[in-house]
Amino acid sequence: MSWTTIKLVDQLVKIVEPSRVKFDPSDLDYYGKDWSNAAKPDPSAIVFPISIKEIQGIVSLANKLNFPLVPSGGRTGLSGGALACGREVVVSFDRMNRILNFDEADNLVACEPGVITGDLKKFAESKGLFYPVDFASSGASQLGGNVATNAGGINVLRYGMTRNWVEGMKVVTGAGELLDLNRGLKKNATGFDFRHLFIGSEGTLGFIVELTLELTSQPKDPTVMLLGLQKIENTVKTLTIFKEKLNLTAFEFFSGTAMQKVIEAKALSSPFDHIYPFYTLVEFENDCERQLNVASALYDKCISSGYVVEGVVSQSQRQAENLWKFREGITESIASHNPFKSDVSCRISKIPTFLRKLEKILGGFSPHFEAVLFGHLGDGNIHINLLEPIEMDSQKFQEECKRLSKLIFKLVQSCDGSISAEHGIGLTKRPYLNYSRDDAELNYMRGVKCLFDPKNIMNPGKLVDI
Ligand code: 2HG
Ligand code: ZN
Repeated sequence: MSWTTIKLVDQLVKIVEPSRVKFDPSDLDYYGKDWSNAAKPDPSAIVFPISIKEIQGIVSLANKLNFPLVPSGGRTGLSGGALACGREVVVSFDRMNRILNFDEADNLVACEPGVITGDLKKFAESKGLFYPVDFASSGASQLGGNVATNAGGINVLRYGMTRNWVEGMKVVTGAGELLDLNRGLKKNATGFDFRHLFIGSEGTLGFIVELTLELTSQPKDPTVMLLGLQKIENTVKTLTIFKEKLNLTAFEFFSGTAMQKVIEAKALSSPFDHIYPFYTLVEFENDCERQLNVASALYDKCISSGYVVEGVVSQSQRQAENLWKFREGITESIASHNPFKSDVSCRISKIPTFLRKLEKILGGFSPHFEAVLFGHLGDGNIHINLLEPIEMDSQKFQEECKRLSKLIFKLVQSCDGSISAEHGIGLTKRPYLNYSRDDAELNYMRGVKCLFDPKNIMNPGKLVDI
């Protein structure tokens, strides 16, 4: 341990019990990184506060001694937002994971930020209700991190992003003040709603220390159709047909390469006799006989128009879950290929142009890169994963991908889209933020950061600095 770390730890243990300050190399490595693996972790210590008071103490110390802090939840982020690679103190919410209170009249639940998303979903179920934000990492991600990144996922089409479900939050700003924002009110016309500044702020303004989230009623009999398609442009045509007459809960798409990788990695059998170039997965609430008839008429229309070649529909909850496995297993199934990830969005109306031009860029740029395309098409959100060829040197691959991402970001910009649909800016996309935000906006962002975190101690180097 260096001399400065010893001094720092001496001070930290005056705020939290010594057993809740860690600095073993294995802890520093484990808590210093997220799923992006974008840089080598190098934090100076990890602290595990158990109360708002302790968090205020840590922030006040950081301001006094001028050391940086990194808020840490489930660290499932893919943009390096929770990476600590510059001697920061990581503030882990693992020990602040209690559900505090359920208000039945308002369907509101107050939670500490370290509650795992899946645990809140189970809690909602136990009350006969539903917390609709869902994604593959919900078994590990924490609510504080979800709010800090405005997490999206597979149900956004019907329920919106995490933002829609935050009715109140307590935050400790970078300056050390405790703010109690919106207090679970549905209506509150008293001026600036700071809650929304903290949602998606990626830990750069302060710590989210308590949340009040809304629950809703459970969906009835979610039914899934998996469709095989020949051409990428038919994915959007299929979406248009289904969206017009059905209230969809999800509309996902993925490429044949994605399907192939999932089948191999998870030892699943293909739902059809052969692999199609593209698939769409349609989910809707099958709450009455009529819905199924409508869905089947829409399916027939897609077949007769030639947009879809064949499809299957789930007959039970179990079958629906099995069909989702092909989509939800993609990230895990390609992880060993060290993929370079991009997560972009644009309006649905611009998606056909976007996809056509993207195919050209990918094909023309480097035909030896295997590209896995998938995403939440119903939200205009495309995930592009480029797999590292075995024969290529890793560093060269990363450099090539960076060149390629600039072309993709230019395309996104020309389509008025976003360079980060749902994974955030973090560390990895920071150099490219200007493709989606202009100079005037970036200046206002810096101004906001300056107001809440004047000494730039909160997650420096991520999203925006002053
Ligand atoms: C998903 O939609 C996640 O499955 C992960 O957002 C996307 O791995 C990715 O690129
Ligand atoms: Zn996604």
